[in-house]
Order: sequence, then C-alpha cells, then structure tokens
Amino acid sequence: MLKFVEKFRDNSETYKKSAPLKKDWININWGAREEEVKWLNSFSLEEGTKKHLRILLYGPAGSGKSSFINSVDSVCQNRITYPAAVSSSGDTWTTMYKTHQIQKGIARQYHPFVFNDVMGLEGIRGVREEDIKHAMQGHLKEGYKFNAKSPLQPSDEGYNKNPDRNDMVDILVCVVSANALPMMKDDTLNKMNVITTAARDYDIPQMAILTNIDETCPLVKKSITNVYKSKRIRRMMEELQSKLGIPLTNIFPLKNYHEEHDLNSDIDMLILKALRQIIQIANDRLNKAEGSCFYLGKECAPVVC
Ligand SMILES: Nc1nc2c(ncn2[C@@H]2O[C@H](COP(=O)(O)OP(=O)(O)OP(=O)(O)O)[C@@H](O)[C@H]2O)c(=O)[nH]1
Ligand SMILES: [Mg+2]
Repeated sequence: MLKFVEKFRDNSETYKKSAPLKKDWININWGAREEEVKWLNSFSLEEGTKKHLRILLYGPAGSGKSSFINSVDSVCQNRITYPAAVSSSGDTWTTMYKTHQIQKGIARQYHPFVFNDVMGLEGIRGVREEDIKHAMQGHLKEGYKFNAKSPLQPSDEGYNKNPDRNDMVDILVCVVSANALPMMKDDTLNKMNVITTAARDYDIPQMAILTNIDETCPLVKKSITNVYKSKRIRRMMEELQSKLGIPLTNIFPLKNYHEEHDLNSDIDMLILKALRQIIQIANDRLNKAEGSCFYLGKECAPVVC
C-alpha cells in the first residue's frame, strides 16, 4: 500500500516545461471524426448477452467524471448537452448513483452502453471504497445516495440483493485531472488502490482518462492537436500507468466540453477515441464471460434482455 502511495507522491518537478516532441508518439487521424461516429452508431451487442454495457466512472472530486458523460452525450447528439450536473466548486458534486443513457441523436433511440457517475473519492468526505465495490457487482440501486460516513449495508433500502448482468459493471474507468495528478493526496491514492485491486479480483477490465489536458500544458492549450507531442502529458500518462497498473494503450488524454457553445472536431476525436476503446474492451470482456452463469465471481440471475 505504502509503495503505491509513494509512487504517486508529489511529482510536480517531473512535469516542468520541456521541448515538445517533433512527431506525435501515438498516431491519430484528426480528420476521422465521421468514421468514428459511424463506427459508434453501428455498434451493437451480441444478441442474448445484455441490454447494455455498463461503464463505471470513478476518480477524485472535480476530475471531470460528469463532464465526460456530458462530453460523450454532446458528441453523440452533435450539440452541446449537459445531462449530468457538473461542479463549480472544489467540493464533490455528484452524490447520487445514477445511470446515464446516451441518446443516438434520434429521439428515444439509445446506444447499447450506459454510464454510472459516482461521488468523488476525496478523503473522509468522499465515496467509500465499499460502495464502489457494490456498484461493480450491481448492488447499488438507482438513486442510491452516497454516504461518506458509512457504506451501504445489505439490509439497507438502496441495496439490490439480486443484481442481474445488466446491473453489473463491464468496465471501470478511472478519471483523473492532469491538474490534480501531481498533488494527489494519500487517502485518495489508498482508495484507488483498494478499488483497482477489487476490480482485478472481479476480473473487470480497467482504463483511465486524463482530463483537463488543456489547462496543464501550454502547448496543448494552444492546440489540442499537440496532445501527443507534449512530453508533460506523456509523463503523466506513464505515471498513471505505473500507479494504476493500466497499460499506456488504455490511458486516454482528453479535454471535456466545459464552457464551449459549439462542438470542435479535434476535441470530439479524443473523446471518440477513448469511448471506442472503452466499448471494445468492455464488449470483449462480456463476450468472454458469455456462456458462464458466473459473473464477477458470483452466480447470477439470468440475463434480462
Ligand atoms: N478546462 C477543463 N475543465 C474541465 C474539464 N473537465 C471538467 N472540467 C471542469 O471541472 C469541473 C469539475 O468537473 P465535474 O465533471 O463536475 O467533475 P466530477 O469528477 O464529476 O466531480 P464530482 O462530481 O464533484 O466528483 C467543472 O467546472 C468542469 O467544467 C476539462 O477537460 N478541461
Ligand atoms: Mg460529478
């Protein structure tokens, strides 16, 4: 545990200004937005598996979890939308377990994936690790109000005793702000360690998103298309890799929509790239688990499609 925390400790020195890379270290076709949207709109789940993939976002307060849901919804609807409330102060804003469906841009047609937004991790005022474990296993009922003082108990009203596969989480996504990464507190890191270990035990795949890249690197602030030329962003991704044990290929830097009035195809591309990988990894895992009546190490009720 201590090792995990040590690895995350104040690394602000590491992120000092340095010359940009001459070439992108990860190739990205900035002109491929329409292709990505087409892929997304044609994506469907194998028949008889689940109604939707469930994507659970967690991370420190104010890291951009709710903003990521809004950003995905905006890209999918081709206009700026705000289905999830975002914070304007330093305190954690999301306090309720809520499922967000993403509309396809056509009324009442939804993508076969949903997001769950949870309370921020921060210290004694943040979500309890036990509740994230409950969420992964599908035990949190819709509308459950997080209580930082005590986690949900099986005898509580908000506890779903018999979750089916649609309630269970298919992928866990850690959302971290590039602004906050160098100053991450020990109690937050400890919670992350407990959560990543639990996900590993449940065999739930994990990814990470690095938000606020526009605010942490002047090069990226100038143009978002410099993201893979920025050494600072690369070092942050490498740090996340070593802390969370997530391969670099599954860590996506992006900028959420937060004050814009219009979409921007470069911002969309980074959001779409991350989203595609989330969906593909979750779907691979779902297909692999198919045929087994055990899910997340537990015997579970039949699928309700
Ligand atoms: N510049 C910039 N601001 C962002 C970005 N993502 C989120 N924000 C802003 O950061 C603040 C916090 O974002 P939220 O989406 O509410 O963060 P959260 O993780 O849901 O926070 P909690 O619900 O409190 O845990 C808001 O004011 C957002 O507008 C980003 O990529 N760039
Ligand atoms: Mg939130």
